[in-house]
Amino acid sequence: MSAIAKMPNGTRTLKSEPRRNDADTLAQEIVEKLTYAIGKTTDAARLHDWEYATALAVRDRIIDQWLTSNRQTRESGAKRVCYLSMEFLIGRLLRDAISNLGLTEQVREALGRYGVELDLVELLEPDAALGNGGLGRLAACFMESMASLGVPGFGYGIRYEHGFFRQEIVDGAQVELPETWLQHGNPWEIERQERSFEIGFGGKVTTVDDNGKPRFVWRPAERVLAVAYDTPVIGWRGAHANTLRLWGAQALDPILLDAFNSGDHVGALLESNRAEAITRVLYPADSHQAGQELRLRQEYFFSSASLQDIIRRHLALNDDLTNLADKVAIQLNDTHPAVSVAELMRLLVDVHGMDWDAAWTVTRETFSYTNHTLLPEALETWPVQLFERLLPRQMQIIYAINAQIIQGARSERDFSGEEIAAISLIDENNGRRVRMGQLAFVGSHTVNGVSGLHTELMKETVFHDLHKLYPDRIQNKTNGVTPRRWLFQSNPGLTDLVSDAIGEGFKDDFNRLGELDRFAEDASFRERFAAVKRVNKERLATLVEERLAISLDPDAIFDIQVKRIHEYKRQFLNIIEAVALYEQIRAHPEIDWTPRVKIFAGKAAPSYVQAKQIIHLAGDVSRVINSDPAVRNLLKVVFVPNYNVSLAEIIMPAADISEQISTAGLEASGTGNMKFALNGALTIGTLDGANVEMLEHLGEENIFIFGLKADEVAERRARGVGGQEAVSEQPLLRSALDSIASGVFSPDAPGRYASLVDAVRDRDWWMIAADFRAYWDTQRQLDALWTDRARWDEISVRNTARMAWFSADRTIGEYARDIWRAGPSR
Ligand code: 26W
Repeated sequence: MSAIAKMPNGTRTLKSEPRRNDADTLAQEIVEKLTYAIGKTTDAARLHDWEYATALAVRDRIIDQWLTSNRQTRESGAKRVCYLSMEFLIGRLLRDAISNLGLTEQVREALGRYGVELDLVELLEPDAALGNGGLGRLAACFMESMASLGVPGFGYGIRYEHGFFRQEIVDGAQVELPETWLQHGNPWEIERQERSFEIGFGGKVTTVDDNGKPRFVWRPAERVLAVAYDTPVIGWRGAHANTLRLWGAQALDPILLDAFNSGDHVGALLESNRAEAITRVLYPADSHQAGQELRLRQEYFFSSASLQDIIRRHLALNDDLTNLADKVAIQLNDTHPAVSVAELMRLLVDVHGMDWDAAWTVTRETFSYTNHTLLPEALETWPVQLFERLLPRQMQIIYAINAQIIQGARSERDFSGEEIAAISLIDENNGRRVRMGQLAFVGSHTVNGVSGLHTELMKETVFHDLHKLYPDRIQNKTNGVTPRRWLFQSNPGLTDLVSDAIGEGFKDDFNRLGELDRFAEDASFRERFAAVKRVNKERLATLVEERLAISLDPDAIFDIQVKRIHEYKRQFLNIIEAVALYEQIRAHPEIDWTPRVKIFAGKAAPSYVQAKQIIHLAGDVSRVINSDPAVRNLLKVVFVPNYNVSLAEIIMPAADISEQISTAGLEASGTGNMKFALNGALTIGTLDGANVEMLEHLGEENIFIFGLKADEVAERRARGVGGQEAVSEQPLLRSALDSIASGVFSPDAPGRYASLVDAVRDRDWWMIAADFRAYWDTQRQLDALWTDRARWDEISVRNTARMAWFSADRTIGEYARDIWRAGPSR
């Protein structure tokens, strides 16, 4: 037998035979890793060692498929999708990998032979938390979905040494602690020192004569190295694997020996520290301007490295760069990689000698851009001065692009001065700033929003004038979530139940989940469905008991709001409603109140004062309500610290009610809303983001919509309607606000929440007073519904059945068809 054997699908691997997937083989391979990669015997191995060894053994199987997929993509010449994202909020990978490979039972049995429990092993893996929230998690879902659909995809991002901070609550307040996911090594990544690129900063631009034509030469004052770390991403049933390539920064000279030898031991390492700082930590800002220089360095660093890598590969397989757009589609995940537009122009024109117009065509045909937020404070702009100092050549290029666009708008479209100012890449009103949204827009062939409403609002607001100039450029691509992680893996009980009812086919063709709909009328099915939910609620209750010593009754409604803490997401509205309910329970012991548990989790940006106050308030309210005997356990409030992907995997399947209550017009899409509903939670929500499409797919009797609509919000804001009238007209709201403001929940600091409450009474910018009444009424409607369990469960089943459209596979299919013009390579 040859040492190199051919796999059934044609791959040559070093294994002498095709891999076997039985528990014996897996046990043997895991122990081999334990022995030779970790250097431990089965007796000496700690659980951590088993986790690492299991990951390595599983990884070998992924690598087999990875090599095959890469070869197929190369040989077929299929178009590749490069997804540039500053964030990938992946979470744990072991369970995902084992499940997608279909090896869950075999691995469980293999470890079981050594008395090791797979479930415990999985818990030891740290979350890869290289993202803040929705945008980063969407990127992770998209990577999994591209792999599952066989779309040749490449994720490009940053290998942050420290991911999203760990949240602890100390004396009621959020405290941010460093996160150290790489502390025990990362079995999934493969470092590629040979795959590294120089990234420049600062310096000067000169022109040289190039056969009679001027050519710009950028001489950066500072250079760092971007080194690739690859993680294979395996799709469903292990049929295809893609690459997530994350860049780490290194100094060109690891140590300045001259300095070291002359005794300056600290100075000898300065350069390397400065370089490595670029990828040291994820900015914890979400929808909040993070305008520091290091952030711009991070953005340029990963954009340039990714583009250099894309060009290198293209030139290895093609004669020149003119056909780049036929071979790669580059998706800009928000504006964070928008500097790529200028950088690709620089690489094409200055480095590869393409003429400007040809380069501009290639650039626009290659890029597309997704916008994820309309919040003005989250739209990235950079001071021209800073940009010029850090990226002088890219700044020149931005000016040149701007001149070209403005000239076109003037001459061909007769744009007014005001309209020109609106489309300009330079904002002249705020001390001259580069607008990254505008840059991404003009440099892309397609720009998309992430839900129907959001896309329409993009056309009317931020990109009003650019949309007028390029009316065919904006498209909608409503977000989706991967059903593998958010149903199959996180809710195996429900997955098995669905399989029993409609067969296994939905796992490969998720649209078939719709066949579950008729089981909503089947009483015995509904009971089994409710029993699964009940087990999931017990699991969450156990977690809360262990972590917070608060006991929850799994028979109460679990009413859950988990997401980043932000004023527009209106956790405050939810807390005010809890306070109002608390006061009503105390005032009316004669009423048959429906028992309810309100669960919150989420992180606040470290500098976001109001968001931190909301966390503090949730804790304060929780303490008072939970310990008040007059409440008789009819209401509990819980804030679970350190929300992350792994916690979400336990929380989503355990919800009865999903809170999606943003001020209408402000949540671009939401994706938690989809995960909850897929797992059978009933949504209480505003007509915002993808809630609108959920309403269409679920039917209005299966979702609980309340409150002002986006145009009504805009109109009230324009009229300057404040909260005074609404507060005075609503005794429940008024009393709840008075209690919060007067220190009922914060006797140690009675004035703590004065400003939070005053903002509602005065400006009511987030429409809390305006929407309170409708919110309260809808909550009571849900209370009443809970007493008719057959009806509740029927709606719950229909939610699961009708959420198939919100699979990321549908979303990725649309991107591939309408934007990337790319398909499976197989
Ligand atoms: C200041 C830097 C910054 C600005 C904006 C960092 C991060 C952002 C993101 C765009 C915020 C974000 O995550 N947006 C969310 O994207 C999700 C995926 O499309 C949507 O579902 C959410 O509605 C949207 O808030």
